[in-house]
Amino acid sequence: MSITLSQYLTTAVQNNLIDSELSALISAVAQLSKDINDKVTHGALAGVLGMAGTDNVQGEHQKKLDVISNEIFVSGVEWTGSVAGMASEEMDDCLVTPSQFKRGKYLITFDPLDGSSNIDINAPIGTIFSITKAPEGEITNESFLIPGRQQVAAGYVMYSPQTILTFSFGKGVVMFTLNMNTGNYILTKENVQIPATTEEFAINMSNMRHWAAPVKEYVKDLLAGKDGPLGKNYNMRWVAAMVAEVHRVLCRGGIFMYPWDNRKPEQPGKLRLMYEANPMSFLIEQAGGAASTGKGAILDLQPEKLHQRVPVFLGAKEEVARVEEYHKKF
Ligand code: FBP
Ligand code: AFP
Repeated sequence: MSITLSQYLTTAVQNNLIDSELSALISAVAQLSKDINDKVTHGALAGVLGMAGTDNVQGEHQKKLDVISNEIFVSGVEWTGSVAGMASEEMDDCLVTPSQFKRGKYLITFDPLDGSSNIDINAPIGTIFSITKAPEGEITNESFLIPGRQQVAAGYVMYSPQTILTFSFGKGVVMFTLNMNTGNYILTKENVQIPATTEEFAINMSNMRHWAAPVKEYVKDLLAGKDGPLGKNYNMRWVAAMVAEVHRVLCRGGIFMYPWDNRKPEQPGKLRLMYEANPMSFLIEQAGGAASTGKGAILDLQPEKLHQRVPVFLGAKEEVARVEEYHKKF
């Protein structure tokens, strides 16, 4: 018998695994993802493709779907009574829950539409979210600077041939597939586990000349195949949407990397700690994998600012450990 998301969450509340506020919040994210999914699947028919004509706080040009998805996300969670505030990759500052709604006990951070460059080419994109407990008192940008280890839940929705909601509230990773006919998310995978070893990596190879020595050396050895120092023939994949890369790693293993590079030497990496690296690292660790900056666990970082970026190496435990070894050696 198929298990719907509502049944799954209600059972988790009954078993005291989560409280009803967290259940309501995850449920609201699932609900709003159906609205984003509707825009994504209609594309040009819904007039949502192309540029918005605005920039976000990081100076990146926003696509129409970035802006629309952000609005859908905010209005989809602010009323729930579960959140005290929210922060988004697409908003300069955090948003305190408006006074007409009940203040909840959680904070939510999100990337409403990840993989923006895939939007206009009908390739996989997603929504990523991270939930932490809200501190007492007034909510400001600083309230969100909580290490990833303290997340109470995190997940993503991937819009692709299938629309899949993946999340964890700290008791393993589960995946739900959206039945487009009934509008229900149905449990399709439980206890997701990443094999500790792998023969598949993902990195944007066009940046090789810009990487630091440890990453250059490591990827050189990956490419050397069976006759090289690692003694294995590695396959490569690059979808250009972190949601899709992490989904692949969760489904069939592998390592995904977005390292520092010298195109923007002042930035430690491309991916954002609060909206991308932390929630994905939480899922990866929950599935038995590892997530590192190359020098230590991402989840142990003390965030310094809302839109902070980090280098990311995540996936198969032994392969991530190997990356850390290269960082020590070179
Ligand atoms: P956006 O937030 O602009 O979508 O950037 C994040 C991202 O799309 C990741 O999802 C993905 O892993 C990476 O950038 C792709 O980068 P590149 O353009 O180097 O392929
Ligand atoms: P299939 O017919 O087995 O799907 O292979 C075709 C194809 O998937 C093609 O669509 C891709 O461009 C190419 O293979 C990918 O090849 P690699 O596995 O070498 O990346």
